[in-house]
Amino acid sequence: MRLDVVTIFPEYLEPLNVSLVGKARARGQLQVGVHDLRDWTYDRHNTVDDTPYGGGPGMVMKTEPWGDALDEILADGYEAGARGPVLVVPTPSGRPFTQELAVELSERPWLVFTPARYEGIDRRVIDEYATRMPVYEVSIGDYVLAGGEAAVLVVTEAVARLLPGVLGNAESHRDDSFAPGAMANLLEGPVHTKPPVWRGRGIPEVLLSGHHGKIARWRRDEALRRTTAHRPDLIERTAPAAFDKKDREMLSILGWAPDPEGERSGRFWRRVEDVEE
Ligand code: 6GU
Repeated sequence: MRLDVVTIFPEYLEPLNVSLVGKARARGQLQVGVHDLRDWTYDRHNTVDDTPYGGGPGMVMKTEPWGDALDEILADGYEAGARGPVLVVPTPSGRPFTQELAVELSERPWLVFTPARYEGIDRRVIDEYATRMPVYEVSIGDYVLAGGEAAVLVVTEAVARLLPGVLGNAESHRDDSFAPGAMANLLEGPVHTKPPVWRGRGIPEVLLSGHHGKIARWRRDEALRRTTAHRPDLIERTAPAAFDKKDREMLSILGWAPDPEGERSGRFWRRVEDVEE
């Protein structure tokens, strides 16, 4: 896979030299180009922004540096279609970045990222490149960052670990929390390693039992416990058929009941005290 990032803060992308992504680069599984947007400015102050049409606060990133930068980067190796580049535009007004989208992007050979500062990039730049290639405007969550660079690091890491051979163990992402096609989307439960006692704290007995069936059941119960506590929205929208009998027993213990209106409303489960209100 090839990644290009165009930014006014190339040093912000230094973490791409480290850890999983850095190793994938060193092994040649990933080619990364980080480009300084100001290399495509031609005035004395290397201006990349200007005041917004229509007024309002902040500044907008200008069309010309982005257009010249992207034309030059895309010209090097451009192909149309499935082998061609996709543009990834980090923005708080984008679609949510999910594991499903990470999988989709990991299947493309070439990603070009355009992290912006200020109030964002002049819309015409995105509209222009959308006529030539798929464009994904993505947000990494419901909060506002000062710029898209941190989002590029997030997306890059989520995508790189899915590339064949990068993570080492092909089994490893099958049961990731949020893996598409999982029986139910649950958060993963707790994990433990040696020593067997630390500051008086032991290991749950079942994990020492060697009983694989009981261990799998315990992990599933812990996943249900964690998901109900931290992401009740994931439980609510899971059809009862995605849970087995033991799951439903555990959900009942945790205070959750099937919602009789579920099929119609898309909210399949409720906290029991919500039912009784
Ligand atoms: Cl991708 N960019 C910025 N600036 N803020 C964000 C974001 C992206 N995702 C969530 N907040």
